[in-house]
Amino acid sequence: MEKEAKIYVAGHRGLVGSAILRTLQAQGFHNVLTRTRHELDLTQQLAVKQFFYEQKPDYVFSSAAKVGGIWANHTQRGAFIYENLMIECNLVHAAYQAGVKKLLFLGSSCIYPRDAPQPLKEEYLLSGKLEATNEPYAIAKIAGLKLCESYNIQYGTNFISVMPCNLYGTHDNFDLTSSHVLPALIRKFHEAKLNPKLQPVVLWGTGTPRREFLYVDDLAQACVFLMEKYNENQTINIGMGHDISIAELAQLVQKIVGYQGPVVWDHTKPDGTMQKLLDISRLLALGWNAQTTLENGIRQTYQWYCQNPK
Ligand code: GFB
Repeated sequence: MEKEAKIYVAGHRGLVGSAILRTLQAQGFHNVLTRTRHELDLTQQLAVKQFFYEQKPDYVFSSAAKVGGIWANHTQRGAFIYENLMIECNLVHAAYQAGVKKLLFLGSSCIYPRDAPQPLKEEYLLSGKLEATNEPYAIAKIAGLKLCESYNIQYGTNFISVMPCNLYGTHDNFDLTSSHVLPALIRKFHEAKLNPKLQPVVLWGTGTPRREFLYVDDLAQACVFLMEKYNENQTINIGMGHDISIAELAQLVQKIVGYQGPVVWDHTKPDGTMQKLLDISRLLALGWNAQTTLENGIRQTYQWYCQNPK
């Protein structure tokens, strides 16, 4: 990417989009285009088409999506599949029509079959049944990936797709009903430390599932790196290469936050997939690896949370 290239970051206020924006600015890209949801509703085809025709971006980071943790995915199934399909269709088609040089589409490790062998290789896609709690979201993300792949084959576009593991970091959603596990743990332990009436801290499921967590600034650097270096029509995994159980994660967050009270597990809440560890050999072979350890990333996120209380 040329430093003066016009780069559109969709979803620049979200966890991923805001990190991509920070990374691009830090690397000297000075022609970055953003629109708030109020200014451009990405579920509206005509508005998206008009925006692309007027602005003619050279590169697009498709980091806008309806996202959430296990409970939001499980309970808002219609909204997750509808909004994500609409956003992807509108962005990919408008990018094709407006002659965008390259687009990067962001998927998620939940697109892989729930019982696939671990670690998850890119070629395991569509080889088995999906995890039930997030099937609508995963179907939408698989459709987005296939949109990119199909447009490349039929129209000769250069639309790549990347599959990150579970992400966390600053600017995350800390709402306890819709967030992912890491912001939920930070908030629950922090509030219970300040207010003993909120003890014991109640966590969901059994604590046995394992997750792979990548700090979002590392993910953003990988996305910019792949936008510059990767041109294949096959998705590529982005992760740390190792995972941790939710119970171990809870102990780590507890230590960082300094909560010493009791914890109980609510077994009526779902565990979700037992493991979704990504095989990142293809990414490593390209010369990229993550810089932020889980402990350092959680410390930075906790510090940000304390400075930006909800
Ligand atoms: O991060 P999380 O919501 O999403 O949950 P998934 C991960 C694990 O943490 C599950 C447990 O086993 C949860 O039961 N957990 C324990 C908690 N306590 C809590 C809590 O207080 N809040 C939350 N949220 N979880 C989502 C998918 O799956 O992850 C999406 O639904 C997407 O499709 C995304 O792929 C990255 O990793 O289970």
